[in-house]
Amino acid sequence: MKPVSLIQFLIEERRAGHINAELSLLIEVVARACKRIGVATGKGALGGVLGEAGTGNIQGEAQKKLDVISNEILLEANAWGGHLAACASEEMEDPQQIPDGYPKGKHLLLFDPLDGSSNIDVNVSVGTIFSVLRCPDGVTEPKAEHFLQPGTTQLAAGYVVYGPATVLVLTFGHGTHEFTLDREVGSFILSRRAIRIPEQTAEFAINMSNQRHWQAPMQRYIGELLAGKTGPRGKDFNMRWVASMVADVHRIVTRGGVFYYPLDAKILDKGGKLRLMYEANPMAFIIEQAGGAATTGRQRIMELQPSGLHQRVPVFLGSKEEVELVTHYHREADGAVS
Ligand code: FBP
Repeated sequence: MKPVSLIQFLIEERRAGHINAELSLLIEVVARACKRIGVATGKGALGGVLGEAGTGNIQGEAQKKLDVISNEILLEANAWGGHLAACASEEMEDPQQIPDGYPKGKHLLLFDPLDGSSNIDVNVSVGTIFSVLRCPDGVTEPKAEHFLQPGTTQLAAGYVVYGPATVLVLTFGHGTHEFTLDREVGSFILSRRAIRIPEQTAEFAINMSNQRHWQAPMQRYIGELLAGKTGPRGKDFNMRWVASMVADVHRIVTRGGVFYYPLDAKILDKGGKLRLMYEANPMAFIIEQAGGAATTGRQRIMELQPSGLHQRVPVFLGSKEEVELVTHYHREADGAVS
């Protein structure tokens, strides 16, 4: 089979009427920027890119040098691309306007420039996550409020994992597709088209060290998984936790499974750990388009009306049957269902 490059695939999507020229070119710019981020992360200690940047971000987190470098690479690439009205990043409090003198486009881009920051210095896979929205008509200087659109309005979502291989996973709402970077040629090549995630799974991902802080429905659900064959589920479950959402989600996109970051007593005041606009929404779109499910434990993530650019939410995503069951346990506990 002749290899299909990302560019060819984007032309196919345009011919199929799934995307327009501007969105296609925007994805090319983002993919190119991610190749540069991949080169930077690949240098490790030799590139002087490990360790703290000495600055903090809007999340109140200490920034890693690679958080700052990745953010700058994405901002610079998208400033002159001409396909954006503005962009928003996990690393910046407010949206970034397109500098005067550069053409503006009709799209809004949101991104987590380097997800899995706690793994950067220990050479474990990290990644970039992005989401594309339409800029409301007539808006020339988009503010945070113009980004607050439900996940169902996303035009595109994707992530790139910087691991042993550099892999891009992408959706425009017509299936989820995977591209692997051919490092010799420097092109992303289609490696899996129209991915389907198995509805059943025996593999779960959660940070077990938070167990004592979980709410009762989560204690019940995970308790049943750990009881395995001897418990009500009648089968054994295995656990994985990379602590890079992109890597944990990519495992699910590859072989199924579930990923949970529930609300717990430690993060109750924040509403969750992971960010709705540039972590939960894009991953939910990708997972749903591959036949999986994504909820907050109580409702579909993509139907949430965002209240803030850096809003955090609980995340339950992956193989449909497990996500539906753990969501049912939460809604049952709330008395929303019997
Ligand atoms: P950032 O690295 O972008 O802040 O993302 C948060 C994150 O690192 C996720 O990638 C990961 O799933 C989670 O936090 C790990 O949380 P914990 O440190 O509790 O295991």
